[in-house]
Amino acid sequence: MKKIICITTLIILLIPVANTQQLSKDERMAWWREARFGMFIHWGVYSLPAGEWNGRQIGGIGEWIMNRGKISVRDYTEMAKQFNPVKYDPDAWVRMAKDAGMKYIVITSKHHDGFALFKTEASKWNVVDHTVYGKDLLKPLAEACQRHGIKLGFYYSQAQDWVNPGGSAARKLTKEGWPNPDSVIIDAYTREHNGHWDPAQETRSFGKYIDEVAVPQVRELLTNYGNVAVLWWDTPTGMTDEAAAKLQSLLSLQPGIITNDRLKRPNFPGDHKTPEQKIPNLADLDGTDWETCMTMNGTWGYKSYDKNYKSPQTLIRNLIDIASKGGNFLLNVGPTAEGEFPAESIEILKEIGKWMKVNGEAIYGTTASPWGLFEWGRCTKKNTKNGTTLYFSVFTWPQNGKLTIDNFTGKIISAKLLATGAPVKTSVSGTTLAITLPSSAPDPIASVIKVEVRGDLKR
Ligand code: FHN
Repeated sequence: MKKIICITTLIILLIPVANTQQLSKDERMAWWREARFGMFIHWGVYSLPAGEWNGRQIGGIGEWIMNRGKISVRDYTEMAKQFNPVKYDPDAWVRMAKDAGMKYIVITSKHHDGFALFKTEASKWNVVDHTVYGKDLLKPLAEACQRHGIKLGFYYSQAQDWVNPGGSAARKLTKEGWPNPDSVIIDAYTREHNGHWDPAQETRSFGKYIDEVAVPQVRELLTNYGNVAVLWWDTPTGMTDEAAAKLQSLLSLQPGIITNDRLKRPNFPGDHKTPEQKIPNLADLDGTDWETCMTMNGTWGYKSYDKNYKSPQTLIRNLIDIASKGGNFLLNVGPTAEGEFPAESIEILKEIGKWMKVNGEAIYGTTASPWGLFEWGRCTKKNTKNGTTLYFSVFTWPQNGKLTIDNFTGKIISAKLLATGAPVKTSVSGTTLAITLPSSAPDPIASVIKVEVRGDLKR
């Protein structure tokens, strides 16, 4: 008994020490750099109107419907009462992400409309207190992630909040997706009221909003849901350094957490950059970790009539392109108001999963291509004990059956096609590596040739 008490006391004493221990950035980023591929989920009450208000299609991205349609706080919150995602099956969501080869999920715990998908004491504008559904949506997702070994991150709109008074409101998005205060202004009221369109949005100051909503909610998110792997800030409209510092200090509640660069620019760079809807050119990369986030169609939040989906080929090649430049890919799904992934997204995820099952090792834990881009495809790389493994992903199969790679040094140990396991012939002449391929591509999307090399690549 005495022994048990002693051990328990020791554990209790050690917990705070462990929690305050600083992890290095490399330690925190290790799983993220290994993962390379994650799922973004934009879900909220905007999925109920699904892009339409009073019989009118509202332009732009679905989760912006309240702002784009200048919907009053009263009408929007009234609509939201009906939010009732009875088909929500977080286990199925996590399995779909996992089967697609994704290693982490980042979900909108609160988007710009301020609606919290979780029970919060800071505002009644949350799924438990405001909707007929009445249950926390993040808890069961956190549990499912835990069960399936998927990391969970929370997107949190820290400044923009169009319902909780005091939150800011961007006037319009730029082409790149960032709020641009200089862009076209909707009407005189929004011009004079910092983007707000309803007096109800201005019954508290921004400073108070931060103290009374954002800070307590982020504390709840980092306390009540177990391990939180990522805090994904978004749109620092109207942020101050003081507010950002308050939010940043909460991150110590999750010592291993990773954050992006959108808390407040430029003094809070976070751990990684966030190119949106685009893959950077090699020339734009400066060695900072980065993650491209992208929609499957043209919207983040569900819009019933947006059927403009990218093909699995485009998305798989995007993933390869991103990995070949050393980045991560956060691919979005916008579930319906009932709680289901759109059928098109499910199909795309399945197709990506098929490719990843065979070729995933060309993505996970890889680093950027030593050669940059090839006209015919991409390359990723892994360091091994004795040398290097190279993965050549071929998009355009060579008509003459030969791939050549210049500036190659090192000794080839083996070379094979991942899709079939069949070995391929290689030869090195001077510093040119030639790979002889079968007449047709085993995978029309991207066929991967795995080449193991001993010795220094000198690149
Ligand atoms: O305004 C948001 C938008 O709705 C969406 O959440 C994207 C995702 O990166 N972020 C903002 C625009 O940059």
